[in-house]
Amino acid sequence: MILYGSPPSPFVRKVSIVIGQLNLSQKVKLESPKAHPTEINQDYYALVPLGKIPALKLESGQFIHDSLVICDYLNEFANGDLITKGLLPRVEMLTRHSIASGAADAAVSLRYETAVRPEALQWSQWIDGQWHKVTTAIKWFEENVPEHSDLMQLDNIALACLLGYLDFRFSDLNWRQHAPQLAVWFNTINELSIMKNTSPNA
Ligand SMILES: N[C@@H](CCC(=O)N[C@@H](CS)C(=O)NCC(=O)O)C(=O)O
Repeated sequence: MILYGSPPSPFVRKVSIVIGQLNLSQKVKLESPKAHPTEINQDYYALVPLGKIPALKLESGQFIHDSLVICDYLNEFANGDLITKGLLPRVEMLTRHSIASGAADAAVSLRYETAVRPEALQWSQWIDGQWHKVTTAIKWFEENVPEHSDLMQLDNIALACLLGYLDFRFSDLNWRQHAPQLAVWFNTINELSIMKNTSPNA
């Protein structure tokens, strides 16, 4: 299989951690196409209709995306237990995942708004609105800290990738100050070798 992605992306990092946790590293090669919201990479769009990373090319040649679909596929492929089974526990976990992943979407959107969009075109209310999503999600996780430090769960992996991305791109946010219990949880997770090996700062 081929994973298309660039390691600093929180979504690509999540898939990379899942690959590591499922012991699939030998079966997946990484390729890094250019994926950019305004600089269109036609070759990549020919493969992936939204032009976003991550995408996974299966051995059959079929492409799958986005990151949740890829993680779900890999978990089933490897008969893993990263996604809880059972109607309610599964949706509860996927909802936690979607809060973390949605906050990562808002953070990536902020990155584009502040680092890619020309300064004269930047819209401060848009920036405020995206920050609100990120900070509200952090507050929610502070009130709903993962019960244990087991990273072997997709929601926790997505949360760890969100927090790692905030540290990487938005260290000024100083989210730890507003979420001390979440910070303790993240410090524990962040010590795991799989987190260190996939760190955007590595
Ligand atoms: N919901 C998607 C989000 C993927 C995403 O936003 N990826 C960014 C990089 S972090 C990207 O490809 N941006 C290029 C673009 O928007 O065209 C997922 O979970 O895979």
